[in-house]
Amino acid sequence: MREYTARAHTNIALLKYWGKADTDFIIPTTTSISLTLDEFYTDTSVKFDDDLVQDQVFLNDAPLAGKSYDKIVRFLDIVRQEAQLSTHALVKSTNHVPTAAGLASSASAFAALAGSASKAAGLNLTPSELSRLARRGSGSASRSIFGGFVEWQRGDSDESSYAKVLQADVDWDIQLLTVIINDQPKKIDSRGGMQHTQATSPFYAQWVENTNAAVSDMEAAIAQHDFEKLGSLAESNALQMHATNTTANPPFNYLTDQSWTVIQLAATLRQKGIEVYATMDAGPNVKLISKQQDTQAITEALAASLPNVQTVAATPGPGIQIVKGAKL
Ligand code: 2P0
Repeated sequence: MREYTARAHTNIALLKYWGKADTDFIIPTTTSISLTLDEFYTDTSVKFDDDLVQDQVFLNDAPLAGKSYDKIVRFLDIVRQEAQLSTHALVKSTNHVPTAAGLASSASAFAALAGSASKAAGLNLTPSELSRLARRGSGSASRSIFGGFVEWQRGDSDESSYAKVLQADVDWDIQLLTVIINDQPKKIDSRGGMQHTQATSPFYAQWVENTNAAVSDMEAAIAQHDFEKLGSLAESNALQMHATNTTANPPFNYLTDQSWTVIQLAATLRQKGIEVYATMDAGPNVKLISKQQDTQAITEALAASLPNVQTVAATPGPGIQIVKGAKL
């Protein structure tokens, strides 16, 4: 059977996915909206091969084992079931994400795997079907099938929960400036973190209600290129997500003192007329939703309060690309 390679880019959510209505099928409690990023992506090639006695998975040229390997095998099993195949696969994946940036997410990984594995298995999926498949690997991967601004409609079933494009060509000035916070707190993975919060935070139901209620406003902000509305909705949504974690039982927190310094700095810069808003995911790094024209002013302000932090800029990026063979 033929080898196929796919390239999928990471995405950052402006309205977050943080909890599941169905853990087996990964149906979320909220509709989420994201921006796909150009600079960070995963390339994955897949070949189903009758000579293999088990799946072989290489990440950045090293063989993968343990839980990460098992997760990929479970995903390949879904592909095999849909394609009515019993053959094992050779999977080779390369992450083009600076490790320190903390942007290495399962989103680009499972989107690229969904694209290459489904093609290699002979499935010709529509973009919506591919998004549904990627979702089964990792929820946020459903959004990395598409470029630009993307909305993952939560739906209420496997058939109805998938992402769609809101705005593929982002021809206005918006970037995500990731501020790399070095004092990493104890790692709690997204899957475990969201599950614990959903089960124990008294604020969880309100978070779901508020996020779903914000969807139409965020759609309008994107359609109107309304930077201020987009940024303030995104920052509020991120802070609400993190508030569910700090009110879980027992509580946990992805954010450090340095994260809060950056969040506060964004507010101070806004008072000075620089449009910048913060969003944070399952880690201490803060992504500043900002304009390229303001990069210098922002990095100078950061350097003044946090002299040793680095920043990585990312601009809007494309949807998944799939090619026959290994070349992209
Ligand atoms: C998001 N995150 O919307 C949210 C915000 C992290 C914080 O999607 O359990 O790795 O594999 O479906 O996709 C990270 O969660 O979780 C995530 P699973 P995933 O981007």
